[in-house]
Amino acid sequence: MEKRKNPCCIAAVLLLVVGYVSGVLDSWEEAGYVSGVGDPGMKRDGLRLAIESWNQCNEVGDETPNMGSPRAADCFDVYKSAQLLNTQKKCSVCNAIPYLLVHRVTEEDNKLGVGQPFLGVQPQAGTNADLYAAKKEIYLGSKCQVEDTPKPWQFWMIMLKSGNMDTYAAKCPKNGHKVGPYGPDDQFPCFGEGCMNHPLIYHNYTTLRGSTMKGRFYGSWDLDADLSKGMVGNISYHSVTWEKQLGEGSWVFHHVLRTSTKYPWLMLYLRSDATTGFSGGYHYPTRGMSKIIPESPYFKVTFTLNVIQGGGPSSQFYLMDIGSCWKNNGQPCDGNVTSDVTRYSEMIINPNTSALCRPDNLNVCPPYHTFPNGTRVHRNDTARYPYAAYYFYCSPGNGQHLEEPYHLCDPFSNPQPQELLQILPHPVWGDYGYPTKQGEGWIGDSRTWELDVGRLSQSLYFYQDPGTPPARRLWMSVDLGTEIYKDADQIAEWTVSDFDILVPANPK
Ligand SMILES: *[C@@H]1O[C@H](CO)[C@@H](O)[C@H](O)[C@H]1NC(C)=O
Ligand SMILES: *[C@@H]1O[C@H](CO)[C@@H](O)[C@H](O)[C@H]1NC(C)=O
Ligand SMILES: *[C@@H]1O[C@H](CO)[C@@H](O)[C@H](O)[C@H]1NC(C)=O
Ligand SMILES: *[C@@H]1O[C@H](CO)[C@@H](O)[C@H](O)[C@H]1NC(C)=O
Ligand SMILES: *[C@@H]1O[C@H](CO)[C@@H](O)[C@H](O)[C@H]1NC(C)=O
Ligand SMILES: CC(=O)N[C@H]1CO[C@H](CO)[C@@H](O)[C@@H]1O
Repeated sequence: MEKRKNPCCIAAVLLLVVGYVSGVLDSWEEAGYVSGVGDPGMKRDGLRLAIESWNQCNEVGDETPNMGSPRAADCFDVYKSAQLLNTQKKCSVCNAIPYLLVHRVTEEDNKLGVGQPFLGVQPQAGTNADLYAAKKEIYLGSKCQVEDTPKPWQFWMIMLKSGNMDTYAAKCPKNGHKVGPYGPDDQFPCFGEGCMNHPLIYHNYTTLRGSTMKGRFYGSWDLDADLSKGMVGNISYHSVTWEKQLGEGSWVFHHVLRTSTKYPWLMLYLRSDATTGFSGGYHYPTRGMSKIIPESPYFKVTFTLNVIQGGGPSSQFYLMDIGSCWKNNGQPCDGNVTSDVTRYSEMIINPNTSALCRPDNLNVCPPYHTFPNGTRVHRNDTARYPYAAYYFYCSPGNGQHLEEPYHLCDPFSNPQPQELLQILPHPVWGDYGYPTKQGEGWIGDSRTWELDVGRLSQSLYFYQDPGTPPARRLWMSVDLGTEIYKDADQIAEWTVSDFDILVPANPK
């Protein structure tokens, strides 16, 4: 090792110290940043991708016949044929097919269902389809894992969810507490017994043709649907196709989601989840892409989004959806579903969405808004509070000191209580690089965004018990996609590429 100190680095350290002391260095980017995801900008030829399906309360419940546990993956490495055949000599096969994709996850792996062993090892899940799916995700992760610093990582995650709930089946706990059958409850769609089923998920493994790599997951929640002709008739439908040129550019993920009369409330997201621990909304250890968990206020998210079809007036298209978990006393979550609270924040960019938060509807407005300069305005200050910036806010069902008036979040749609803050394009978010006007980033306005999600999420209101130390805001899930909220026969279609999360190179 060279002993002489490098003058550039001393200068950098000095700048940092001076910055912190004087407060001059208000941008962590000046100190440098790195990618927090395993596949920065989605540029890696050897793709790592998985898919999962959740029911209303983020569980499996029952597996769909012949589909296995609703977790599957498409992970491969690209090899030069000459390398693979271990030859330097002229090789006609190598000239004809210079590159080969070698898949790591087999069809047998993807079809595994409750009760079946992983590589001969029986998981400790018994006949519980919920626990089995969590174990299967970890098993698929072990096959897809890429060694890296500071941590190995596994895959991007496609997430499917149906909002159907059979209240008579009593499958979902209420704010984390088990409850018995009840109903009817017209908040939740359900066509009858079995309405909480998982979709058919078909898979076209990624193949290489010429220099184009392409693969697909697709299917329908309608188990009798004939998908041989694609999305025909009024069936529910999901499809994600991924495509990339070898050695060039980004993967482009093309998404389609269609609701139906039987399945009017559906969600499709592309997620960067934690590689260990719990991800947002999930109380089992997960596998994912975020090898460094972004923490407010120091991170940014960049991506290209092209919305092709909106999904109708009730499509809550999330330009950015972030998920975390902390207890009301500010402590991190530990898997105790009665005291853990999932926290979500999302910006809805569908221009056909107007704020539910209004001066005459304060219960769905967060108690205060914080401007970028730190000024706080209470929601009863009608002259200064930016009502139109907030679509909807709901309070955690286990909050003991909620400010009146309040609206409790849906107690069923997560295994634990949740808190949800949904924002809309508005000038108050412009400072963070977010849309300031409705219509920005929507159909016909494809953009590459660089969002200061870290600083924005630091400014947002989230509930905590009075006098408790502020929670660290660590975002285990960062996603993009849509939630079509109870509206049948709607189609949303969009592409995502170039996704990255930028975090400080020298975390404090
Ligand atoms: C994709 O997968 C489906 C279901 O396994 C299969 O029927 C279809 O032929 C595949 N398509 C292509 C282009 O390989
Ligand atoms: C879970 O949290 C609740 C509420 O704080 C507490 O009463 C309970 O003892 C906790 N359960 C466990 C297993 O720690
Ligand atoms: C902070 O920003 C708000 C909104 O732009 C403005 O009304 C207020 O005057 C500012 N406060 C200070 C102290 O600069
Ligand atoms: C507005 O709310 C704050 C905080 O709860 C309270 O101190 C203040 O009296 C309220 N003002 C009005 C006009 O209601
Ligand atoms: C089928 O879906 C279309 C929209 O895609 C809608 O106009 C039509 O009413 C639907 N038909 C039925 C029978 O639901
Ligand atoms: C808030 C808003 O723009 N709502 C509109 C959504 O679209 C429907 C159908 O075009 C209109 O009727 C609503 O006014």
